[in-house]
Amino acid sequence: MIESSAEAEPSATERREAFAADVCEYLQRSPRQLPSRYLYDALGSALFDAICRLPWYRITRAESALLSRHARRILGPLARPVSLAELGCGSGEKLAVFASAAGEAFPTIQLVDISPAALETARSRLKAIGARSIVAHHATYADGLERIARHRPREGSLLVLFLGSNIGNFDPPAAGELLAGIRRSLRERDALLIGHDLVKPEPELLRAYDDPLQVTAAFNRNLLRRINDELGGTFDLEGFAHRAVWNAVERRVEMHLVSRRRQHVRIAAGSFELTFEPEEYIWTESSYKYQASQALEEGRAAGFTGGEQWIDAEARFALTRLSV
Ligand code: AVI
Repeated sequence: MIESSAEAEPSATERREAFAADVCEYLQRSPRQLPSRYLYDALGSALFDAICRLPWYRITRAESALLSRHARRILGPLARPVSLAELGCGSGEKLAVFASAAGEAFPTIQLVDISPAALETARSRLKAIGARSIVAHHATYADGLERIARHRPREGSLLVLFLGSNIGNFDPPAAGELLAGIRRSLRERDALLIGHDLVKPEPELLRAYDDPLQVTAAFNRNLLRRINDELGGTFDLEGFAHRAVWNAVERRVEMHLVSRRRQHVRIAAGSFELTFEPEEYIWTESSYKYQASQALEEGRAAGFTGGEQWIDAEARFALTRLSV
């Protein structure tokens, strides 16, 4: 059975209005910003999939190898049958690796993503490996968690997967709130499986976010292209340079778009105009990097009772199962 949760979703007009309001608000902050969730329109999601295949971006490969090698141990203590739910599933590639390696039947697999194209790909991929019941939720993480709780089977347990170091795109207070929200949505004997990219040498981090093929630069600049197309913006894409910066104090890689000259931009949807000075930048994303012990500590702070970890010491990536 394959279904989409038919909850009331914002209309295309409401989504466009919310996008315009966020763009105008965040571009007036100091430094200027744009929320990173808007990087993922159809083209942005395709560029992100390409990033995951780049030799310099190791997160996806390291995590997939851990998922495949340790699937049975990860599921070990959970009450059977186990249902799965992934927040931010993207193309569903890693979930399919995990489900295949686990070698057991899952009564339900729930998918949550803000990209309809990604949900469709994930759904077909899981269907192809024989998943019995797939429910796709086109939703944010918060709405997705509520829907997962409503659609889960009564029997057995639930494993929520939050992979790819997606947690790294949240600042520490927001990450803490998100973890606590996931914990509240779970029952006794459920668990959360979460992936964290770990701190590593700065040149390696910068290569991962400023690759020689310029795929990450295209992913970053695509946000300006999206504003032009959807909100009637007049950004000159060549007028902004992609930059990745390691902020050692905050332990995060920041992505910026740096204005190459003095330039004016209009955004018709917000009746909004702004001027960029040379070197003025828009901060489009933060990717926080963790210590392995931090993953366990933050789990405990969010109300989880304990955890077990699997670490790729070479790629510096950790998978942590947090128990309820
Ligand atoms: C989705 N997220 C965890 C990626 C990251 O590493 O922060 C997004 C990304 N940005 C640039 N490259 C990849």
